[in-house]
Amino acid sequence: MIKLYYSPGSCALASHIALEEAGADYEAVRIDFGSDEQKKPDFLAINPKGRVPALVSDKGILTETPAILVFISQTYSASSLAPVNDPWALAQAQAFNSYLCATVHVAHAHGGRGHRWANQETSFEDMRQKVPQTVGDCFTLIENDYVKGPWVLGDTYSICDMYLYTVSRWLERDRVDISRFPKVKAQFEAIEKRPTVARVLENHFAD
Ligand SMILES: N[C@@H](CCC(=O)N[C@@H](CS)C(=O)NCC(=O)O)C(=O)O
Repeated sequence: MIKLYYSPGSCALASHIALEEAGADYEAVRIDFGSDEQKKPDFLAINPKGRVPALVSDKGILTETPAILVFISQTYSASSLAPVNDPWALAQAQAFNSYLCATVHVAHAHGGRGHRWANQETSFEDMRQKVPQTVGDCFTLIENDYVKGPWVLGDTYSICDMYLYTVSRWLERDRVDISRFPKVKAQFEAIEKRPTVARVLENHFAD
C-alpha cells in the first residue's frame, strides 16, 4: 500500500488530493512540523531532504510534488488525472507544475523560511516584505498566461488544479488578495465543491 507523508496545509496536500481522486489504496502519515519531526532521524531515513511530501510505494521512495503527481496519474491512468498519453499536453501540465514548484513555492517560502537563504534577521524581514509582490506577480502570470478556465488545462480537471489549489490556499498568508485573479478564484471555489476534495480536507486537517 502507498504511504504519503504529509504535514497539514503543506504542498503535500496536492499529492493527498491526487491519491484520493485516483481511488488509490493509501495511508496518509502525518509529520508534526511543530516538533520538527521532519528533521528527526526516523523521517530523514525516508526523505533525507527533511521535507514533505514523501511517497513510499512498492517501487521505492519518491519526493518532489510534480514527480509524485505524474507518478499517481500514470499509475492510476483510468482516473484521467493528467493527459499521460499525449506528450505535448503532459509537458504543458509539467511546465505549469514546475513553475508552481520551483518559482511560486519558493517565493512563498521567503515569507517564513528565510533562514534557508540568509542568516540575519534584517534579511528575513526584507524577504518577508517582498512576498506580496513576488507571489502577486506569479499569480498575475498564472491568471493571464496559464489558467485556461474553468480548470488550468481547460475543460479537464487535472493534477495542475490540485497543485494550484494547494498553493492558492497560501495567498492569504502571503498577503495577496485572490480576488485580483478571477480565473484562479473561480477554480479555487470549484475545486472546493468536489466531494473528493472535501473528504481529503477533512482527513488532512483532522487532529
Ligand atoms: N520541492 C518540494 C518542496 C517540499 C517542501 O519544501 N515542503 C515543505 C512543506 S510545503 C517542507 O517540508 N518544509 C519543512 C521544512 O522546511 O522544515 C516539493 O515540491 O515537493
